[in-house]
Amino acid sequence: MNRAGIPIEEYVCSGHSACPGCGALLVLRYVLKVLGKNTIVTSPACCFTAIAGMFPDTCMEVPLLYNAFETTAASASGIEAALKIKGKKDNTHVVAFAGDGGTADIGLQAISGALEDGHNIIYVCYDNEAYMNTGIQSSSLTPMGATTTTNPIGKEAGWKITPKKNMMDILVAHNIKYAATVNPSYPIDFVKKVEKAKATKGFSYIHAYSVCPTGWRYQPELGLEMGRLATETGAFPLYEVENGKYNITYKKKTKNVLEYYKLQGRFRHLSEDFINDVQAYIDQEWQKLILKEECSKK
Ligand SMILES: Cc1ncc(C[n+]2csc(CCOP(=O)(O)OP(=O)(O)O)c2C)c(N)n1
Ligand code: SF4
Ligand SMILES: [Mg+2]
Repeated sequence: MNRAGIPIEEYVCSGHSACPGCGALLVLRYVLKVLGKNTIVTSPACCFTAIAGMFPDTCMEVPLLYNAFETTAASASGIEAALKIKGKKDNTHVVAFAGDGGTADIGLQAISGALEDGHNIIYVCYDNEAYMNTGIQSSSLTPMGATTTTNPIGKEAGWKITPKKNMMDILVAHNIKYAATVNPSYPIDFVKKVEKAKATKGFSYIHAYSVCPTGWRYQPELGLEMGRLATETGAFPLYEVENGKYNITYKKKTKNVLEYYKLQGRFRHLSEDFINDVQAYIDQEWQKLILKEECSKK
């Protein structure tokens, strides 16, 4: 453990094939630092499968099972059930690790089922805001204003005009015991939340901001700054919901979304008017979050 309380152990090692500055690996590194060696990870088709390597090669120091795109939560549920049937009492943590497409789109039904059945798993969505592995197609978590290969800028089609689906709200509607948003630019907050997920008996959900310099079109070395701007502008608020109670863990929403958007090529086409609309939407969602937190205290 270093002085900031971050475990120094590493379970994601060299030999991976992520692009420089990829957030997905950083997210998994922090998750595994907290959960430790006694963890099994299952992951669907996504950038991470390309990153971690193909059998027998891997950059992982814990067991890893690849599953079909739509089945991550079902796969994790199956692993957890198998551990129980085998009588394993060594507190093995089962982690479902999927992208935004595999979580918010094709894998949503399996999440709903696993939560309903109360499986003891930690589901981590690394949200890089598009289907990156197959060439940057939009997902329901692609933010307002972004251009992708399925939202090209042109005569026939345009950039994404709808906001991100609110995955946290969907999970909370299932009466989840613990759900939290995390951002590797805030590692202490990140680690504390994974500690809580680890201590939760039942399904817990971690929604992780995950930079993608390749798909978002910015210089890889700006990753941590990008993360800080995402949270300081309110584009990616940090909060947790514990047994229905909301707690915003970073309250300094001090910057305009323009500061975040202007650094990324995927937003370069946007007019001032459109960015103002994005800002209005972010402000409205932030007010809703504050109200939810206030109601939680009553
Ligand atoms: C049933 C099915 N449909 C489509 C695919 C193709 N596919 C593989 S990875 C991927 C994109 C995954 O996107 P996301 O979950 O956001 O992860 P990322 O690649 O961004 O890390 C797609 C569409 C597939 N493997 N299986
Ligand atoms: S395309 Fe994006 S998510 Fe995929 S490995 Fe590269 S940086 Fe990471
Ligand atoms: Mg993605």
